Amino acid sequence: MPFKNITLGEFIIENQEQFKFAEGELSRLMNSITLAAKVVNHEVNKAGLVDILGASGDVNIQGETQQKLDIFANTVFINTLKRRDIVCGFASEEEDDFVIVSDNDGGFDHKYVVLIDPLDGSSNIDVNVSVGTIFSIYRRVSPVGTPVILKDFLQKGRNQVAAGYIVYGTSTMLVYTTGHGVNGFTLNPALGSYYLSHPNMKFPEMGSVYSVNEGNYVHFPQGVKDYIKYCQREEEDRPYTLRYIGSLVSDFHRNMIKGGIYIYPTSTKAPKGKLRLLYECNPMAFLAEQANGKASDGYQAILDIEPTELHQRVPFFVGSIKMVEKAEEFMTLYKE
Ligand code: P6P
Repeated sequence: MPFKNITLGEFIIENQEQFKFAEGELSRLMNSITLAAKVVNHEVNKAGLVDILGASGDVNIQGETQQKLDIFANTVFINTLKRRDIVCGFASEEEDDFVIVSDNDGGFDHKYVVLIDPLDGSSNIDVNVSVGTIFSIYRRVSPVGTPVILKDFLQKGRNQVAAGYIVYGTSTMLVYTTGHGVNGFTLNPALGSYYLSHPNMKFPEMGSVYSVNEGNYVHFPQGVKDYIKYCQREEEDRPYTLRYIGSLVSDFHRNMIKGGIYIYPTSTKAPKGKLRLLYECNPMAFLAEQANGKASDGYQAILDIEPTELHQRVPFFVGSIKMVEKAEEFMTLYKE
């Protein structure tokens, strides 16, 4: 039965009652995110044509060279969201500290905080590989009428009210959840509208793709090494196929559609892992659980981790539930 080819706006209105804090707030939030995504998409798509390409030379708090498009995307999302009278603060991979929306901008009276990785996988820009924006939305826990504080951002992933990503790939797609399943919308660049193209997305319980940077194999924990060897053995439904794009959003998106697991573990080079809990792992974990998948740090659910720092890193295992559970079995064998 072909689904109605409805726009994102129509979809939000039809499902407004699902967003606990109605008053049209979800619509305004999602509309500003999708507007910012259209602007970023336009720049990403022409990155090879203007001198915006290439590193800005600046380095962010992660010690990573900031690509000019990173900074551009960060500015576009923060400025677009600020103007919608709904966000009181931001945290971003590209901002050393959280950003308070000032009282002049009405920020103290707004109820939502937004955490973003404005352009994940940006090192791929120069080689024309897909990149993405990841966002996570919470209601503030500090009193309305006051400036937002760190505690508003250090909430468990379970408290998210919405999360999603935009993947700037062969087509531009928005995939998001408000806790009632996961839906994917494809941008029609000619019309500038997003259309419901992937309703009710679900991770297959099992898959045959594993996504991990095997170049770091010798630095991995033994449990991850054993799981990789398990994936490569000629038995039952194996060996699996290795697919690793180097862009979390793209690997996650493919694995959600086809089935698979993505792993970024700790290593001797990255003792806490590489991915950030607040604006990469938590939003992707919310999506994964809403799509009948699973997301853990190898032992416990990502969404149950009590955050302690804005840019803290965690090991990340996410994807088809049976694959994540198998990887956790290997990790638990060696748990001190
Ligand atoms: P590595 C991009 O920088 C990112 O955060 C993810 O999108 C991606 O999966 C990972 O890091 C790639 O890291 O160390 O394998 O190059």
